[in-house]
Amino acid sequence: MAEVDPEIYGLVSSEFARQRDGIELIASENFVPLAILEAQGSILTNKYAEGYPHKKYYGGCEFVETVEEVAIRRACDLFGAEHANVQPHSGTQANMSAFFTFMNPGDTMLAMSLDQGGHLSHGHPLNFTGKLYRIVGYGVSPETETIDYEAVERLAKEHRPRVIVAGASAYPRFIDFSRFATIAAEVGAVFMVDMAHIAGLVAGKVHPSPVPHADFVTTTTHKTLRGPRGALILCKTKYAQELDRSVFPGTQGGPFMHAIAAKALCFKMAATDEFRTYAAGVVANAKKLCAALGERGFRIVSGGTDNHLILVDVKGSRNVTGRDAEKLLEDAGITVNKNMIPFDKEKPFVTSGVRLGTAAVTTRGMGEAEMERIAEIVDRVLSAPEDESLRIAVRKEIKELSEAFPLYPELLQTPSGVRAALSPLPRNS
Ligand code: DSN
Repeated sequence: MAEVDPEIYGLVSSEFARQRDGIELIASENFVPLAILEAQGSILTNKYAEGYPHKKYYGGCEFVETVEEVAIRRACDLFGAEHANVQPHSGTQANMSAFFTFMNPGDTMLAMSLDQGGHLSHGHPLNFTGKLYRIVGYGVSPETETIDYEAVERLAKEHRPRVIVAGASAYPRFIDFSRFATIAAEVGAVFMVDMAHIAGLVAGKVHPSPVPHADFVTTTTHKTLRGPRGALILCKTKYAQELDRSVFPGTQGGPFMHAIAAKALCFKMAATDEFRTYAAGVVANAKKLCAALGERGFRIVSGGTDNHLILVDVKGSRNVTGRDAEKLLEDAGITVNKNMIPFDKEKPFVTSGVRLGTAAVTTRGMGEAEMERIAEIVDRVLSAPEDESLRIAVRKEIKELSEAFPLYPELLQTPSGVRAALSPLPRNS
């Protein structure tokens, strides 16, 4: 790449340095193991394999279809599911395929509103779901900022939705899947869970699993699950054939076999004791970071966290908008994203909150002492938004902290190390 396209190589190298030298607190991001980078960058990208194992529409699929079979088996074993489709390219495409299995245009969907913590593909007006379906949103109670299950039940009885969707992008608490399933059963709705954010915590058995309760479970593979960018759908056997048709040929063509190989590795790794320890560490770190910010006077939405993420009301705590907080922290070497908080008075591009997550820092080996230090640094930066020299000094501090927990320590932390990461196979193998 360096020889063929120095421009893109330079940008990839710069991004590597950014990841290496900063603190990553975006709740949906993580660092994949090198073996997963290797699978994702492998020659499997060359292969077309439309269809499903033993029913492919191309010749030469004998190896890649076995890769897909292994990935399916491992996904089912990992989550205790009856059926898995490992082909979806993204979370939104997984949701689209699942919805198309049982929804018709004009049907009603009951899902968490985006401004209360939900996801775009659960009914935002500009998303395909908002255009095709009649959307009814539920949210959190203003008092507790946790899901208002009584309101969910009331809305379900009033609107008789075809589907009830549980799952969120910015919800720091356990979700009561059993309660959702009961409500769905009461009104004859399909129950679907999008567990993208918490999939790694479910695999690591530190978050209740939606699989026994839901008809369909979708997830991305790259967040807490620490796999390649991509997605997965789980369902009961009775829906398997319809679901598979909905993915291919319904909404996708050729599967990305390199990504499916990387998913297979991810499912194998997520089934280990080591991964369970990791998942427990993610939650312990989130609780510590949350408590340390709370002690410094930051208002935490819902008063705490049960998972990997924390929603901080920076406007209410330091009179800084989410947008400004994101920029101030970025200048200091900490990456977060601005996020609406429930009942936010600011616009979505401004927001009153930031969302923090501990999946990536835990992968780097950081623990509770580092969470305390990060909270102290966040406090210093957001308490002095006018102080640019402070942010320059903090950036050095953050680089030193990062260096103590190297990213891809297997590699030399140099541009040639980057090159090794991009071409992991020895030339003559
Ligand atoms: N955009 C992702 C997130 O950051 O939560 C969800 O797809």
